[in-house]
Amino acid sequence: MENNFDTICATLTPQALSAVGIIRISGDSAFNIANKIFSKEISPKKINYGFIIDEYQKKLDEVVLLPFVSPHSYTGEDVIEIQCHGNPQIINSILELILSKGARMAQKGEFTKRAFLNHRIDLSQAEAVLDVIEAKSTKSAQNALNNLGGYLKEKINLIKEDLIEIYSKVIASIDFPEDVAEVDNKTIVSICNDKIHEINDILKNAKSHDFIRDGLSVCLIGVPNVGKSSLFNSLLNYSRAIVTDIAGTTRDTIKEAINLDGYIINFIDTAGIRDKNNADLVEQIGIDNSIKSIEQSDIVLFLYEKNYSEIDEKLINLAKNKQVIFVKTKTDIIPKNDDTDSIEISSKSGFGIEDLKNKILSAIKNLIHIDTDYTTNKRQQTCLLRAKESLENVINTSTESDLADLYAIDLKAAILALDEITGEVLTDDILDNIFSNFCIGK
Ligand SMILES: Nc1nc2c(ncn2[C@@H]2O[C@H](COP(=O)(O)OP(=O)(O)OP(=O)(O)O)[C@@H](O)[C@H]2O)c(=O)[nH]1
Ligand SMILES: [Mg+2]
Repeated sequence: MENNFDTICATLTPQALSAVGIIRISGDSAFNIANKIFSKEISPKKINYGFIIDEYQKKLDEVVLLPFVSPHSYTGEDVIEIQCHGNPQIINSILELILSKGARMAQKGEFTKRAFLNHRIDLSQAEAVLDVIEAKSTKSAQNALNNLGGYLKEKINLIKEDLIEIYSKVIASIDFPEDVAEVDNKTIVSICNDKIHEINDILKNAKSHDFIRDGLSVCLIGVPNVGKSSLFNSLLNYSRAIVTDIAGTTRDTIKEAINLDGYIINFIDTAGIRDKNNADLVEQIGIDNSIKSIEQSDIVLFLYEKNYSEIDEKLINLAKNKQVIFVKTKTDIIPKNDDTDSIEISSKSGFGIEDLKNKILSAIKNLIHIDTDYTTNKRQQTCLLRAKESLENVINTSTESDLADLYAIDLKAAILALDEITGEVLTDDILDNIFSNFCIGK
């Protein structure tokens, strides 16, 4: 391998009783160390069965040992994976033995970091490993899997290729003005515009990617006692919030997430909003927080008992850029109006709850527009925005040929920003920051 790292080890499975526990050793000494602790000579191309034995020939466990010879392994290095019994005591004693033979404990994300540093995967794929592990919904996992397959990397590389070509020509014309003709300004502008367009296409989906990864917020708003907490509990399917007939029961906002049809929905139960003069200090703060929840949510459920006029116009106005759903509550005791714009429900009987969930799903589908197979995270989105800004600078300055030096710098800045997505140019700080979010063993 091009990089020469020390040999690391860690458990890949959680520290809990389970049928199987897996330990990975990666690095130049992986085979050497494994041979010292295994009951037989390891066959590199076979699944090996045997025992882990310590220096006193004591058997620590009966194991299956999987050898992966560099570069055909997760990290690209020589790797040994030991499948032992999933008992934390056994796993720890095997790990200690491995450490005593010269390996060291892997840090968070270090196996994946090595896969990246050994050019097995690019950075967008490395980040996708974390996204796959942490995906809270099937949709999120699917997109992350596509990134792992290199979809985002390919897209970025395509944008970069054209920019590198034009950049090389600009630099050649600056360095060898006698031999190389100046690049036509129209060509530069047209290529930059095309690339800005392609970046916009990726960014257009960014908000939707965030929704899929982190979920959407749906808050329940209405006057005290309208039935917000009861509905909140019905939607969650368990008694999370306190429900009483005392107006002003809910003080603090309560957040709880559910997975609905593959989407993560963060429901927010709020304090009933009424004239603050009738509320004590704690409730007043609660009311302020309820109003903030409207601003922070993607979908707002406005609850009322008898008719819309119970909902303050100012609140509806606050939600004018959101997806809004009107919900008429307590239909088991209050006659239905058959308001076509509302969903009529009863948290007591369960009437209308499924309809409401479907309405929420349609609202989500109105918010999520994805026409890409890959996903972007915040870091990647920031890089794309920087690349776009640099290309806009190129367009602004490329009209003046004597500013060639200047737009060449901006062209390079755009390329470097794109490089950061795939990981060609990265400082140790950025790398450490990315991989420190991983768990040990990944
Ligand atoms: N019959 C009937 N009663 C309901 C229904 N939903 C809520 N209630 C009752 O209405 C009262 C208030 O319900 P909550 O869910 O606490 O109302 P809230 O909007 O959260 O009230 P605050 O937290 O004070 O703002 C309780 O006595 C509930 O049992 C319903 O669908 N049918
Ligand atoms: Mg409540």
